[in-house]
Amino acid sequence: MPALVLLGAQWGDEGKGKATDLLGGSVDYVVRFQGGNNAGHTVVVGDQKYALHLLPSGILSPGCTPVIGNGVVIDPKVLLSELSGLNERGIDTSKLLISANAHLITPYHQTLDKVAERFLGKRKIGTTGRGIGPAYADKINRMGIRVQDLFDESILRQKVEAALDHKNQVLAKLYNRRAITVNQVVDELLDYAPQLEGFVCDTTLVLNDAIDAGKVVLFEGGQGTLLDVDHGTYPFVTSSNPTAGGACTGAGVGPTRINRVIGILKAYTTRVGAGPFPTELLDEDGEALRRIGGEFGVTTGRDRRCGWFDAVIARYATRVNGLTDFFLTKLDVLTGWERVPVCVAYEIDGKRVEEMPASQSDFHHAKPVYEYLPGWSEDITGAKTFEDLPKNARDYVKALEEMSGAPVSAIGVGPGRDETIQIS
Ligand code: 2SA
Ligand code: GDP
Ligand code: MG
Repeated sequence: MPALVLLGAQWGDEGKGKATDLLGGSVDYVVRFQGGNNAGHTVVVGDQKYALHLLPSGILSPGCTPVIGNGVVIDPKVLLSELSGLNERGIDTSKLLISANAHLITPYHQTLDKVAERFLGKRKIGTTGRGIGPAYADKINRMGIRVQDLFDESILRQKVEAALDHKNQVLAKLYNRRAITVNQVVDELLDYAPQLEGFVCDTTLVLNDAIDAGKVVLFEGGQGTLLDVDHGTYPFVTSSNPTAGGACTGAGVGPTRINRVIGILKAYTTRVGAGPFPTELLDEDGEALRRIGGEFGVTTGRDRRCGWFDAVIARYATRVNGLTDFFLTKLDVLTGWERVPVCVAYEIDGKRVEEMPASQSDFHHAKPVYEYLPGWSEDITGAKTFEDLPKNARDYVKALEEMSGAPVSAIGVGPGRDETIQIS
């Protein structure tokens, strides 16, 4: 299994960090291909808990080379502080590789992200405020600063000047903000350059050579399918492609090289930030899911919105990602409900709709059509095999598998590395 993609099948926070870490032992390279430090991946190893933002979760597996691909946007300050935080805890980060083509998040991107959200008021997206959208906008507008620019002061200065010509006008005219000086930005970026230089290379060459040599390469998605800028609930999305195709563009590997695409699927649904969410629960069941599941943002600490499992979304994720299998996570969180509702279709303007509607307005009006599956009360956190699960939990998994269109190959029954049932 030389190249596999692991991605979020819902709105993010499905447990990708834990799943990547689990596979880490048998993987040679773990590659981030999109997003930036908006991501928050939690990995629990024994009594140690790690919250990773920019670094691939494979960094915690000693045999594994972590790679930050060209599709990622990097805040160098955050990256360096994440590296030193891990070093202080005894984790070796010296094998990290960073694409010379990845774009940088600068302080003006963060400022723009925050003021834009304030400007939008009630229409805000609920971003993480980390400068992600403005950094990607600059990339597409051809005014971004790339990692390789850090090592050529004259080019760096020219690019920062060009970017600030534009940004300072926007900041002054639209948001009544003071101008940011070129020197301020260039000096800060040049400070980071020597600390990063040793990690920087052409990661596409390294990864393609690795696949040729039969090494196992895992592409780790951030966020999730429904937050994809093309396939998600636009405009309430992030500014990158967390879907499977994003691994090709964001890491420089061709689609013919990828053999497996694993969708990480939570046994219920959560979402952070604004936007439509048909199965959202605004009652005590939603509160209970948040409390039992510990559903709070890893990056911003925000409460996650919680709701029942949505099979329409899961089917959609199978389709747009070409999923080969699912890791179903957090099944343990559903223990104790007498019956567990599962959304099997939507009702839109009085009609039953089985697939994700093409129109955004329809999705905003979608009402969940529920089937009620019998719950279980037994503690399942110690389960090691599928047969260890109570019958109703097994039936719940089988029902989700049937509705979602791809087999479940692993089940999470707790946050720890060993709290996982491997099916295949
Ligand atoms: P942005 O900052 O431009 O990417 O925000 C755009 C939307 O994408 C959502 N988003 C996320 N949703 C879930 N989890 C994310 N990571 C953190 C976590 C979130 C946190 O692991 O918990 O701590 O708040 C993540 N990153 C971006 C975001 O909520 C907007 O809806
Ligand atoms: P990611 O962004 O997809 O990596 O997910 P997050 O780390 O943001 O959120 C997932 C949370 O669920 C983390 O706190 C994990 O430790 C936790 N988690 C992952 N799998 C399981 C599971 O099977 N059961 C329980 N109870 N928690 C889990
Ligand atoms: Mg997360």
